[in-house]
Amino acid sequence: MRSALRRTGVTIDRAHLIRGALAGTGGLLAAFSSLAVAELAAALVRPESSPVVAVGGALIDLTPTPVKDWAIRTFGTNDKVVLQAGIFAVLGLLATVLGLLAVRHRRSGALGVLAWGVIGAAVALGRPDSRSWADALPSLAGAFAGAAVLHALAGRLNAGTSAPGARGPDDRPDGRDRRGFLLTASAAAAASVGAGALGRGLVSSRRGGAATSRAAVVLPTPGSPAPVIDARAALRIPGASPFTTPSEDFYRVDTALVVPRIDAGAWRLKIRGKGVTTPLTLTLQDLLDGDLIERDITLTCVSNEVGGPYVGTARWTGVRLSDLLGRAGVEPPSLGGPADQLVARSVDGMTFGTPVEDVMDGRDAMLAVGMNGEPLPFEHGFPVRMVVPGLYGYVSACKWIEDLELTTFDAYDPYWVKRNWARRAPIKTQSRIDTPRPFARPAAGTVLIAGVAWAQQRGVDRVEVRVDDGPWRLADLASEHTTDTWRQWSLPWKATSGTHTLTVRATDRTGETQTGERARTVPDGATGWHSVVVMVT
Ligand SMILES: Nc1nc2c(c(=O)[nH]1)N[C@H]1C(S)=C(S)[C@@H](COP(=O)(O)O)O[C@H]1N2
Ligand SMILES: [Mo]
Repeated sequence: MRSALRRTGVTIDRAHLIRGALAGTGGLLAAFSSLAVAELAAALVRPESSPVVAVGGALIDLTPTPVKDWAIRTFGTNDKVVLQAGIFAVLGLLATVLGLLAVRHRRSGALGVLAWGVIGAAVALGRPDSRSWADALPSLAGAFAGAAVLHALAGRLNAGTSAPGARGPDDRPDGRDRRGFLLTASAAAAASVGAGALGRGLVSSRRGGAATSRAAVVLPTPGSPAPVIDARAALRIPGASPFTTPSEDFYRVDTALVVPRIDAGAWRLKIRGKGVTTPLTLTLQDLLDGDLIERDITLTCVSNEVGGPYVGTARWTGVRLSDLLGRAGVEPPSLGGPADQLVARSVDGMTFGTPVEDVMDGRDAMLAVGMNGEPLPFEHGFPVRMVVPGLYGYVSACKWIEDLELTTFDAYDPYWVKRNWARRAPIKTQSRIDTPRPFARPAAGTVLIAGVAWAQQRGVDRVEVRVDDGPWRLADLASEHTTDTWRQWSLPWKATSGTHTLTVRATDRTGETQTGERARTVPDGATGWHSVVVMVT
């Protein structure tokens, strides 16, 4: 008797476990179906309307600045992969819970899925790049599919228990219809994989269209080519940054979960707003047919920590912004123009505010169509982006640009300014030790310390290096290409064994030496001297 009881107990526990496991699996499968159908619908509507992309984008926007700063610092360009993994983990957990709920209250499980779909739809409609009600469809279609799958699967697990009076002698306590569950589950899984694959296929064929349009772009020889880079301005020092950063190695900082792939043929740029007498709508061909300039310019991100990687130099080809604004009838504020802020908008809804005075003061501010001799890579803004020497990227370097509006700083705050960053942000003078690396163990003897320093628009005049608390010593500077590019520097050091701290600082041509006072990146760029600790053996 006792053993029979125990056996019954064990059976029931096992049955509960199995049912629970199946219910959880059902929840996960419902979530998978819902995502797959949503992806297919998003492929038809607009890839960015996918709930994963919309929710991910919303989370990025909602993330407090310090956390965002930390994520960029910690995960770098992988920050988005980490975010997506997080979204899937939360979704998986939620789906499991809904699956378990569904076996008890069949309807609540399905309603739960629908509720999530409604939230997804609301988020998709609220995205800054959303332009149509259709953006709600992928989330809703996915939710219906997920709810249907969950409802059907829960039914298989409940058959009998949910039907009054159906409990008979061969009712199995471990969930009724395991065979039916497996059949339904397999069918749902197969259909979802099919829908997902179809969605992917559609998106990639669209992306293929954008890639074809990029491959067809021919960059004309610029009327105003970049000065030849003197060999003395582009040294090759092992372990130190090359003068020109290859596009593949160029840092990438943006909020785009999916890199926009714009079909160049369909791309248009509007120039409009305060003081514009002739509003313009430009095609890529209009830009390519214009007076092209080519310039080497060092780009810098305001989120770059002292010694950080978010800085690089590329050769940009484009049309002078002052030419285009002039054609539109814009006057800079110094000549009485009514607009002091140029607001750029990208296809992904990002906004930037640049001083009109800066882009019209004679510097090489441009709408770039080329990077290092090729059409812009998709990651770096194809087909057109803004580049303004001397200003941090978040106030100037709009990628995937589609709109330029002349307005005032009083009238409008762009994306990052709404998030505690400064309205105006010229790049601060900085220097970085590239080699030796932190905690390197070079052998005693001559060690070459080398790196880069930048002070766009002003130019780097001097770089000094200090070992421990010793005197500042002048480093050898590569020659200056232009004031808008960084300068490489190096200093041979007679390293003695032991632990040493190497510190660098630069002085720009205005005579100002970068401050050793440490400041965070928020609100307008980090300050402080870069130090590297090495163990000489
Ligand atoms: N559309 C869009 N453009 C953008 C951003 C963005 O988030 N979205 N980030 C800006 C920032 S903060 C910087 S520093 C530069 C970086 O350009 P890169 O990724 O080509 O190096 O792009 C700018 N352009
Ligand atoms: Mo940036």
